Amino acid sequence: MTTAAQTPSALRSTCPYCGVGCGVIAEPDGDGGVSLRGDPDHPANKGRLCSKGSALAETTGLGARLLAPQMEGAETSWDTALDRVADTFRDTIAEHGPDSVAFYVSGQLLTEDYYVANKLIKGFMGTANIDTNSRLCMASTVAGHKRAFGTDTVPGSYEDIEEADLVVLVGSNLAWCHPVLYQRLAAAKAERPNLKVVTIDPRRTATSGLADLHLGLTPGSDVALFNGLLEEVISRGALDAEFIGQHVSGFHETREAVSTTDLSATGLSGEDLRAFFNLWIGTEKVVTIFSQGVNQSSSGTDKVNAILNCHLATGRIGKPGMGPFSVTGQPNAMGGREVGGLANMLACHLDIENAEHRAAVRGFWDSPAVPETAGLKAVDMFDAVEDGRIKALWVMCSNPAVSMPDADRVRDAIAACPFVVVSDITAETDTARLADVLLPATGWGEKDGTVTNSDRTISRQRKFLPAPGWARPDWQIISDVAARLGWGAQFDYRAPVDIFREYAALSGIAARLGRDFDISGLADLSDTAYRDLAPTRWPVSAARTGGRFFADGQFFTPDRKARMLPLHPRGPGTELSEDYPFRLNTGRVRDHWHTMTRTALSPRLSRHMAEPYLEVHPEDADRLGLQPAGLAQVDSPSGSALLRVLISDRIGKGQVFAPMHWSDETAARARIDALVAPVVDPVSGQPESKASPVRVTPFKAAWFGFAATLDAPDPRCDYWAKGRTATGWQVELAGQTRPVDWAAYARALFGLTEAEELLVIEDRARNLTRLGFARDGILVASLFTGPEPVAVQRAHVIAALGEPVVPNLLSGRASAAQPDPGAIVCSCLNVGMNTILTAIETEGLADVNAISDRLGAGSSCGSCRPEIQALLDARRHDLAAE
Ligand SMILES: Nc1nc2c(c(=O)[nH]1)N[C@H]1C(S)=C(S)[C@@H](COP(=O)(O)OP(=O)(O)OC[C@H]3O[C@@H](n4cnc5c(=O)[nH]c(N)nc54)[C@H](O)[C@@H]3O)O[C@H]1N2
Ligand SMILES: Nc1nc2c(c(=O)[nH]1)N[C@H]1C(S)=C(S)[C@@H](COP(=O)(O)OP(=O)(O)OC[C@H]3O[C@@H](n4cnc5c(=O)[nH]c(N)nc54)[C@H](O)[C@@H]3O)O[C@H]1N2
Ligand code: SF4
Ligand SMILES: [Mo]
Repeated sequence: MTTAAQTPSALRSTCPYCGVGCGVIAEPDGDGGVSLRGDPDHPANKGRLCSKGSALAETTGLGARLLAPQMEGAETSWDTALDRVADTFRDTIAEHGPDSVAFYVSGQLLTEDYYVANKLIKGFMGTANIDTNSRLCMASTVAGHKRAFGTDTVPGSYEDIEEADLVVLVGSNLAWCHPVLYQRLAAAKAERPNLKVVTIDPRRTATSGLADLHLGLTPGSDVALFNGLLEEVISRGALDAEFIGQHVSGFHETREAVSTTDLSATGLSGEDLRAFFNLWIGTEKVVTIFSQGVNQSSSGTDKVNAILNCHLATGRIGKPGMGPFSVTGQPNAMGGREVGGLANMLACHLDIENAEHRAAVRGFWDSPAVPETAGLKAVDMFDAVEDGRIKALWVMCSNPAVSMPDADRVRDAIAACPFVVVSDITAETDTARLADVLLPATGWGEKDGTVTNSDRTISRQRKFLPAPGWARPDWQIISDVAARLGWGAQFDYRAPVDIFREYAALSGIAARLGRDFDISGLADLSDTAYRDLAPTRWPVSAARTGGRFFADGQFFTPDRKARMLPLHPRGPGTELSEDYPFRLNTGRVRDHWHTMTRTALSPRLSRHMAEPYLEVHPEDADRLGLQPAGLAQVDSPSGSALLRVLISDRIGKGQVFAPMHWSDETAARARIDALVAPVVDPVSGQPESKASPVRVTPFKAAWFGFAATLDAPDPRCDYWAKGRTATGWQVELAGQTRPVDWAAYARALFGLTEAEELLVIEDRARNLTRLGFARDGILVASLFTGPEPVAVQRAHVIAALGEPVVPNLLSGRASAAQPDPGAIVCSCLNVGMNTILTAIETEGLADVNAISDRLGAGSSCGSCRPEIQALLDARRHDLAAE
């Protein structure tokens, strides 16, 4: 076996999912497949990978790939497609002006792709109408950082989290969304139990299992909480007066504002508040990690600044083991901010509104003009698509018909837009289906470039698989269009390294203009040095490499001082009403990624959460008449969804939670953003994705079903959700009208004819119907239906497919010797909840390691360890109550 140190750099890359930015080592098998492991030499993960990273090999297949350009649904050549794109953008600009066109891009583009997209539209097409899904993700942090620091900088590094004595997680489900960082934190805490953890989230999550203190605050009340903390810092004399005096402005106004803050808005008990304040004030080394519970709010920017205020007032910033820490979502969310992908930025942290910055960029790009004003932010951009101001739209690497708030309106606006281009790796997305021109991009493993993770570390993504079909890298597609528009000279890139060098050189100019983002030390990188580039934290200049920012008290404002801001707490931007009395919170599950275009390809990842669901408090469920595992209809003024009910006291009363992942590709009616109100933060323009008013009612289904099939199913009923399995597909089904002829229904569902042999069991008394279809004695599909949610052992039914038909086939149960493993907890080793609970019960296993040793669960990627811990805690809780 080769050791990591001997692994050629060509086989090292970076995971394409979250902003932790883990290094992977990929070994292609020569047949299009690949085996993967964590890179022990990468500073972000030191060899670890989470469940999503470990399952990457299951997502590189070509089954769902878009392999050739398409126009109006038919395959065409690149020349025809690119001519059409260039001609239409040129004609639209000529006729309606530059602001009639727009790009909507993504924090999952590589830096080189992103830089070129930004350069083309801002430098050459003459409009700043480029915005990105980072508007839905990091915009409030960007705005908050800029208000406080004069620049968008994350001061510290991952090591600070391990060196801290207190880690506060605000609106972050780190265990599921940044699992390897969570594992680093959990390991540090295990080694040093004095390291305390506080979670601040209206829900209890997998992450709060690690916490010494969990604050289940009222949704949206974070500003009140951190104002309260600051007030306490001041009243207890815990300020760093010297730091404030020399390096901070705005203290007095801020002090005034916090003195009037009403802490009751947080809904927290005096005891919890005191415990939190004592910990925070009494611990020097505090890292405050924050994520979407902070950013995705109509007061998101204020939430960010309320946190920064506390760190500035105590001088706890930029030093080992302390500082505010915004964790980024996407693999290149940070890189996108650096290249200026947001509508109000220029490349290299330069500002579009600054004439000197504009002139510098224009000169460097040799471009005709750079717009003087910011372009439209995401929500405004799709409004402009809807009302016809934008007539040509190019969506790259994002699925806004699913992920934008008010998603039905956004979908309809895209559908009605005169010209829509979509660059994606698959045609099977809700947005791609609306495109006039569909361009096949190369995906992870097939393209080369760089990404920047949450702690400013730039890592290479490397190509280790051939480009499939006619797919091309995004930077090349964009440059080809630029050339057709007459700017070939300025977009004459041979390879990503050319773009990277240009970008690094521009950052040197930005640094001379006083900006923090400086990678000029990489501007002369040779082709080979770029090929072999090891993970590198910026800045990289003649003056310095890596390190922390702001310990020296030097900020990037005109007076070099940081700014504290007086902030006035306000609730969510929408009111609850009698019609819409619940707050809908939305977010992520452990094993799925966004709109599931990649993770849904993996049977392993589809096991953990197989359906879209609604988390509801038991008292609310009781009051509403919701049944466990029944269905709920959720309505908001803008849309509706049908979701499986998950009753849980981890969510507060009056609140419900649903995942953001399911789309029209994977479920009947579960695009959760159809319900999300398009209310935005007034400073950042970031939508409030976590607090929309909704109504919840039981959905009275006349029948429920569960089906497993070797071939892709075509479900038609009120409720369905499909997922990949090791043998094919599974589908959960339900409807208000019971089909009259089950055999006919099943044949249509499975795409089968009369040729297949049909096996039926009916229990008329209980209204149960079970059907199996066999071809040459081999089971190819089965359907279990009844008037209640179907209680068959899913794993058993799925495993029977592709096997010879056996006598008790339609019992839906394994024999007594093979007990039902229950809902899958460990997706790597396929260990279910029942198996773990039984082992806890019968073998007296008392900790996660013991369970791991005995059952394997949690011994591979470790992502399920928080859930195993939760099962242990629940058991302990039950014992205490007995
Ligand atoms: N498995 C998985 N991991 C991912 C992703 C994925 O799709 N799947 N996506 C990546 C991306 S792009 C991102 S941006 C990150 C997001 O990572 P996170 O921000 O950790 O994830 P979310 O689930 O969106 O939201 C975090 C928490 O905010 C809480 N919250 C809601 N309202 C409030 C509030 O008012 N105050 C506070 N304090 N908390 C609140 C929610 O209950 C939720 O638990 O994850 C990244 N990692
Ligand atoms: N309700 C609610 N809505 C949310 C959120 C929430 O918490 N709640 N979170 C928001 C956040 S933080 C985010 S980041 C967004 C994410 O939302 P989206 O950006 O819409 O999510 P993805 O599914 O990741 O879309 C990426 C698309 O790019 C394609 N793709 C993958 N690789 C490549 C490539 O190399 N090139 C090209 N051209 N295409 C590629 C994929 O197939 C996929 O279609 O969702 C936001 N929406
Ligand atoms: S934590 Fe998981 S999803 Fe995130 S980069 Fe690492 S392996 Fe990928
Ligand atoms: Mo995100």
